[in-house]
Amino acid sequence: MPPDLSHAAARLAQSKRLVVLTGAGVSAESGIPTFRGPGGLWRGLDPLRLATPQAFEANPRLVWEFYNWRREIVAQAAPNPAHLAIAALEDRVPAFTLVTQNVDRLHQRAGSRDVLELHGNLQIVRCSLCDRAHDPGWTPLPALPMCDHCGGLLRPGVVWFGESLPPDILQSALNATLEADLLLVVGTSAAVYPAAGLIDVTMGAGGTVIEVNTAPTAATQRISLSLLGPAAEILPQLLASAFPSKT
Ligand code: BV8
Ligand code: ZN
Repeated sequence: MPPDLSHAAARLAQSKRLVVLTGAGVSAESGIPTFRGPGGLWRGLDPLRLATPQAFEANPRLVWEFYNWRREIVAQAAPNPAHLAIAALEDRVPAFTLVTQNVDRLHQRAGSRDVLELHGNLQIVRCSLCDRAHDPGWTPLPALPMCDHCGGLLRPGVVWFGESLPPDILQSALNATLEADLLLVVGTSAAVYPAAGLIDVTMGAGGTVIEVNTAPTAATQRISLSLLGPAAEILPQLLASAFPSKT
């Protein structure tokens, strides 16, 4: 096993308070496109420009087409070995917190129980008028879905750029990363805040940060160790090496 991987596994085996922070890269091997990766555009449009209240205001039909397309991909996707390894970690360390930027709920489908969804999720939709939440599961929605309570236009239940994260969820993530002796950062470009700032919270409190990514990220320079490779390969190796008896 490469020295970096065995060093990371040794750190993982000793961890008493582990936080895992994931981004779109952990779902890449489930066939879900990342935001900034190759082919990251959707019909030539930049997803980052579609994931805003302004885009929804200007062209709700286009934004719903984008989100319905993503809901359809997620509905057909399955958790990959990275999601499964992360779910297994939950029962191997005394204190475990999973914080995700992802909106596909694949962590939950992989068996992760306590997931802090910083940016909401694609399953739940909310009324832009009365704010009522609706859970249509993963069924395709009409081009412009309406609230059956007040007739208002529904919006995806995600946090758009320029919108605040759910304060209670962000606070829980901040508390967990402050206490963590190890933060495992998996499949994120570490470009979006305040999520990426969680890395500095653990660093600032003296914790160790290890990232797993197929490429260097905005955080690589400032963290303890970077493991280059696909999450669906590296995470199961880390789990097996750190907890051989229980795997
Ligand atoms: C906010 C939901 C307060 C929608 C998303 C400083 C402080 C506060 C705010 C800001 C700040 N600086 C800038 C801001 C504004 C902004 C921001 O961060 N902009 C960035 C672009 C600079 N932040 C916000 O607006 C946030 N709100 O702060 O509120 C406020 C209020 C009013 C005014 C101002 C501020 C809200 C951010 C949430 C936005 N919503 N998602 C949707 O999904 O449609 S974020 C979106 O990007 C997704 O959630 C995604 O997860 C997230 C981050 O991207 P990544 O997950 O990292 O994915 P990415 O494609 O970038 O990278 C994939 C990585 O995987 C790559 O590194 C790749 O190498 C790797 N990879 C690929 N394959 C694999 C792999 N790794 C391992 N294995 C593989 N197989
Ligand atoms: Zn309503």
